[in-house]
Amino acid sequence: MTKRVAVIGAGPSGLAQLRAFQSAAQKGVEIPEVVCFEKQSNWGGLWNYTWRTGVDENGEPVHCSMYRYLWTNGPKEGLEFADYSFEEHFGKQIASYPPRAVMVDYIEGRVNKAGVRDWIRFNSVIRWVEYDAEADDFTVTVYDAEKDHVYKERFDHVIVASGHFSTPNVPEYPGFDQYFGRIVHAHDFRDAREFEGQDVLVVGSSYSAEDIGSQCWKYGAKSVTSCYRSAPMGFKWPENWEEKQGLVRVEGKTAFFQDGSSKHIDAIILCTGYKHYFNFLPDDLRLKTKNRLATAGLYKGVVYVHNPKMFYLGMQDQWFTFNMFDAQAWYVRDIILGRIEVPADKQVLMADVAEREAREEASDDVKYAIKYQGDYVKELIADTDYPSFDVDGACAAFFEWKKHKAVDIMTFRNNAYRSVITGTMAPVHHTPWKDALDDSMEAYLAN
Ligand code: FAD
Ligand code: NA7
Repeated sequence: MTKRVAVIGAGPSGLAQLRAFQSAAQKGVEIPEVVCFEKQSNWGGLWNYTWRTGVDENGEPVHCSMYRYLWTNGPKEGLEFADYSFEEHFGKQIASYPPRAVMVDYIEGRVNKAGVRDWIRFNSVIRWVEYDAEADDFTVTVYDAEKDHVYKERFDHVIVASGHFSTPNVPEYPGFDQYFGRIVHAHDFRDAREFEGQDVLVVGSSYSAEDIGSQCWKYGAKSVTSCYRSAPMGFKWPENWEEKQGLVRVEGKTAFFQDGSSKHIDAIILCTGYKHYFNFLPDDLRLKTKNRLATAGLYKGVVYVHNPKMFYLGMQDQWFTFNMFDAQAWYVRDIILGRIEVPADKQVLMADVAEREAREEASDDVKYAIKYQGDYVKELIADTDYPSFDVDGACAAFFEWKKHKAVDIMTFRNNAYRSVITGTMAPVHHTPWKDALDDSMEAYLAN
């Protein structure tokens, strides 16, 4: 009987898994039956924008954490699919920091070409997954929102690709319950124009803080104040942006900081990160990890050590994204196809995780971290037929990107890099990022 594989989520990771199986089938390999369950009505994961916040049309938590006017926060040359270049998709090389709509088009292009849409059941929420040790298989409980119907199906493998930047980590600070303005987490931030003319406080010092603060600045906030818990972002900020030590409390519309200062604040945006959250998994199958490069509990970063018939994709903190998800998906495919063997001894799997953790912890240098993840991508693709590409070249693009950010955080997106897939240099975008208010695909491709 043919094996059955369930993939949970049709974001970039889940779609990578479908493409991995389809590429094997294309080469004449017999593949299992693959069923992908996606709770949204379309594919693309976080890149599938919605204006909604809170719950969606089916009463499920809204997955999208993206917002209007979002441009990629790293160069596209670091994430390009090795089997489907930007040039192949757009018919020309495009500038290096595409807005979300352009990225969605690119993500869709590859899977449309592969013809895997039929493998996906949309509006299908995974409610629960159980492992039956006797039968050595999984029972998946699905809610079909179109038919308003709950059903169960059995699978030999489960691949969790449900993302980990969707369930917000929401701290509370003294005075929040009495605050006079709006408090919103980055997950629910949608349109920077809402904060035009306002004094905005951004809590956090990572990507969301940097980018959402920058969006507010670009679209007319009166001032931006960002505050950090551990370390400042430390960029050269525009004159109406101030970075402060941690928030202590708020009172009325005033925020008080650790350095003893205070400031008038109209709105607070909590850019305080996300939780790995799997409400459809019991304890024995549920990954518990921090947002880090060496994900806890995953052999080779993908095989769940406590049940190696189950896999997770894209659970790492991410420098590399799409090409890393591909490397993982091809690797998982080959385990399922019996081409790659997973050691039977659990101690060996745990030792692999421990080694990865120790190596990650050996340095907190950013270049080290980028190279660490680049090496991981290389390690996985060496064992499969995923097209090999210049991973070091992609790391070099990330190093350049870091330098450009240090020069000026509001101009780094005006730079261009060379594709490691086609070797073509990207054009410089026709309009500096800060002046480009239209984020449509049409406007971006007008180079
Ligand atoms: P997701 O994109 O989160 O997709 C997971 C899918 O699983 C979703 O479609 C969801 O609906 C589905 N799902 C979840 N639970 C269930 C369930 N119970 N049943 C059925 N389906 C379910 N990366 C970059 O490379 N460049 C960027 O510029 C960039 N910007 C980002 C900006 C923001 C604000 C955020 C939050 C992330 C950004 N990322 C960026 C990183 C992003 O994580 C990846 O690009 C990518 O979207 C991860 O893909 P994924 O498939 O692993 O997860
Ligand atoms: P990250 O990168 O996980 O960063 C979370 C930030 O939130 C980080 O600066 C944390 O500070 C801070 N944080 C967490 N809890 C608190 C509390 N309680 N108080 C103050 N600050 C806190 O999440 P992002 O949303 O920035 O990025 C996630 C993805 O979205 C990323 O891939 C981007 O591409 C877009 P810490 O340093 O831990 O003290």
